[in-house]
Amino acid sequence: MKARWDIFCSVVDNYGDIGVTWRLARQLVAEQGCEVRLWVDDLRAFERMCPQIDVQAAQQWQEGVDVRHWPAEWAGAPSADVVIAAFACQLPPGYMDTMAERERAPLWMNLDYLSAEDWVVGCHRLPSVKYKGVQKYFFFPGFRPGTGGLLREAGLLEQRQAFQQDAVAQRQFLQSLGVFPADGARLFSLFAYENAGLASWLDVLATDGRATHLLVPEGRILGDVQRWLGAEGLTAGDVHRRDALTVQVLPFVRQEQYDHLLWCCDFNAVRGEDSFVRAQWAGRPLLWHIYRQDEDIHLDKLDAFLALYTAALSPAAKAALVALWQAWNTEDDMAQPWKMLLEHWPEVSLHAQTWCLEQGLQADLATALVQFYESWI
Ligand code: TRH
Repeated sequence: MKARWDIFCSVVDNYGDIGVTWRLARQLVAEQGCEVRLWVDDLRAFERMCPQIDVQAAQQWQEGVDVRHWPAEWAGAPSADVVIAAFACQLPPGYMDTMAERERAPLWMNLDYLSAEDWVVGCHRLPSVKYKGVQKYFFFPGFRPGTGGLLREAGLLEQRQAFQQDAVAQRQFLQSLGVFPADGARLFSLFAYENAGLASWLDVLATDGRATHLLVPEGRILGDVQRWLGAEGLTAGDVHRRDALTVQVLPFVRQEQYDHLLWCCDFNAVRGEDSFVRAQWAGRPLLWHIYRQDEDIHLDKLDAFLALYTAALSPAAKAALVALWQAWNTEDDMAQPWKMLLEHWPEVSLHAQTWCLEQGLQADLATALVQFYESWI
């Protein structure tokens, strides 16, 4: 019999919560043969990356996933065999009671935030709290052996490689978004939180000897882009040129299209969690805007990832990449680190591919979750 899974997603802010859980739910259905209910408290956030969502529906099927609106007033539902609380969200007490009432308790896990920090390996799969005898476990995604790995659909890297070798497919995809880069222009994407350092990066791109076409999906960084351009009310479709730099605003696209966008670009600035991972699967150099946390603890997370990611780079390339990422995450001047990085572009590009292939050798997160369940029953 197929195992039944419940995934609970509370949208705190932005799109990472729903982005990760929607991706996981689809993968559990399509690749692991699971029955999955995805409980989401904010269907409007979901609609941004999955426009066919009916935001009024209490229940609907999307790509084989039983999508449920998670109402403020819990209406009751029997517990599944496996229960995932994403990013430490609190399950409805009524639902937890049904977990405790089952003849056989479900496997209950907290799917944690992604981090490259050392302690993650020691905490992955450890027991956490109990509720009326039902044990909860920590489940950590991660980059190292001994963690739960990263979300990666079967065949993703092969699809990505085929697409990157197909100039016609890339051109058609870009044209479908109204993107027509000039011959020889570098194509970059920019998905980030507000960042006062942006202007210094755009300045240096505009004065570069080589043309850059920068694609900016609608979102929080648009205010900084607008200020730099001296334009008002930027919306999707707008194209502005300043010397060597063309800036184009894109609509927020479906998750699958966003992957294609990343695959087309020579360089991707990404943020949060899910887009950060997708940019790594794109096999191209990237820049991460980490989600800011109190007391700057996110900077430890940033350093931990940088240490791992740059371990195989030459000292000079490593210094350039670290300087760029740190400048971006402290909203500092980007000009000098960017110029330094350009000097090491071939090495950094090759490294992005190698890193992707190495990470692709690990079991993906959905498989790791199913393996944990199978070893637990
Ligand atoms: O939106 P985010 O900033 O989400 C954040 C982080 O996950 C953070 O860790 C978390 O604490 C906070 O949410 C609550 O960035 P992230 O994780 O990259 O999620 C964006 C999602 O949006 C991702 O699934 C990709 C998707 N996306 C599209 O589908 N289309 C688009 O056009 C773009 C730009 C993104």
